[in-house]
Amino acid sequence: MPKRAFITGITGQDGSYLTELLVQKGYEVHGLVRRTSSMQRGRLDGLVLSPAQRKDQVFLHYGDLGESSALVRLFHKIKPDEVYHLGGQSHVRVSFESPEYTFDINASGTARLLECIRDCGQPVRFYHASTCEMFGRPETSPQNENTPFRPVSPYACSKAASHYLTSCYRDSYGLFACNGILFNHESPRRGENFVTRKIARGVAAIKQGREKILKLGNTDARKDWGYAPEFVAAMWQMLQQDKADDFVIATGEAHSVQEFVETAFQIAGLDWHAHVETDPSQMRPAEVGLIVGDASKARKSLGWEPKTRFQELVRIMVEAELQDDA
Ligand code: NAP
Ligand code: F7E
Repeated sequence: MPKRAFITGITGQDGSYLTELLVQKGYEVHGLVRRTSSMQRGRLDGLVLSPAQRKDQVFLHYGDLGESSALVRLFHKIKPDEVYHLGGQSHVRVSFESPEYTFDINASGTARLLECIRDCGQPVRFYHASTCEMFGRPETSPQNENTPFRPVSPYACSKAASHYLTSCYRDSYGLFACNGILFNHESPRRGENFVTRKIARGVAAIKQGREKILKLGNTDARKDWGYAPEFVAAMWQMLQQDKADDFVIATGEAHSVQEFVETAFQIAGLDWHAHVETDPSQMRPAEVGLIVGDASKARKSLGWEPKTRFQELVRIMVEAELQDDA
C-alpha cells in the first residue's frame, strides 16, 4: 500500500512542490481545494508529473479550512498517514486589513484539523507550516527553536496560536505533530503579490517594454530568503523522524529588498534607478526586525542544508519570468 498524504494548501507555492516530491517518493497525494467560480489552478496545471502520475497518485477534494464538516468527512474517506498543513491566509500586509479572517483560517483552521486527527482513530503524522514571522522583533539574532516569539502582525499572531496548538496536541494527546519554523522561501511559483515574484515579474515586464515603472514599499527590509523546493523537502524529513519535534529552516543569510532589486535588474541588464519608485500603500503598520535563521538543529538531526544561495535564487526567478514572457 502506498503511503497517503493529505495536503492543505496544495494549490499554493509549497503545496505544488511538495506534491511533486511526494509523488516521486511513491505517495498517494490528496489535496484540499477551495470551491471557486473558475477552475484555473495554475500551479497544479504546471506540476512536473507524468499523465499517469497525475491520474493515479494525485486526488483533489473540495473543502475549506473555515468549515470543519467537510474536513471531518475527508479524514474518514482518505485515512491519511501524513498531513501537511500548508493552507492559510499567508500574506502579512493583508492580515492587517483582514485580521479576523486571517485568525479564523490560520489559527482556528489548525484547531479544526487537529481535532479531525484526534478523532480519526488512527496514527497520523502532522506537519504545521509555522513561520519566522512569529519572532517579530527579536532580542537575539540569529533565531533558533528556543528564541521567544514577539509577533508584530495579525498574521504572525495567528501563526503563533497555530504553532502552540500543534505543540499542545503533541504534548497533551501524544500526536506526532511537528512545527516547521520556515524562513522566507521563494521560487518562480511564488504568489505574484509577494515582493520577490513582484520584482522578478516587474523586471521582465520592463525588459520586454510592457512596463516602465516598478512600485515597491519598504526596500530596506532584510529577509533570510531560501529556495522553496529545498524547504519542502525539510517538511517531509521532519515527518520521517522517530520523534516529533520543531525545527527552524533557513539559509542563515539576510539580504535586503533593495539588494534583490539591484541583483534582479542587473541580471536583466537594466539600471534600477530609472525604474523603481516608492508606493506608500505597500508599507505595513509594523515591520519585523532583523530576522535571520539558525538551522543548525535541522542540519544535525535531519541532515538538511540549504543549497541555493541568494544570487542564484534571484537568477532562477528572473530568468523564469524572462522565459515566460519571451
Ligand atoms: P501560498 O502560496 O499563499 O498558498 C496558500 C494556500 O492556502 C493556497 O493553496 C490557498 O488556496 C490555501 N488557502 C487559503 N485560504 C484557504 C482556506 N480558507 N481553506 C483552504 N485552503 C486555503 O503559501 P505558501 O507560500 O505556499 O506557504 C505555505 C504555508 O507556509 C502558508 O501557511 C504560509 O503561511 C506558510 N509559510 C510560508 C513561508 C514562505 O516563505 N513561503 C514561510 C513560512 C511559512 P487558493 O489557491 O485557493 O488561494
Ligand atoms: O514581503 C517588503 C515587505 O510580502 C517581504 C509570507 O510567505 O514570508 C512571507 O511574508 C518584505 C517585507 O513576504 C513590497 O514590507 C517592499 O518586509 O514578500 P513579502 P513576507 O511579508 O516576508 C513569511 C516568512 C511568511 O510566513 C508569509 O506567509 O518585502 N516589501 N515592497 C514588499 N512586500 C510586498 N509584498 N510588496 C511590495 O511591494
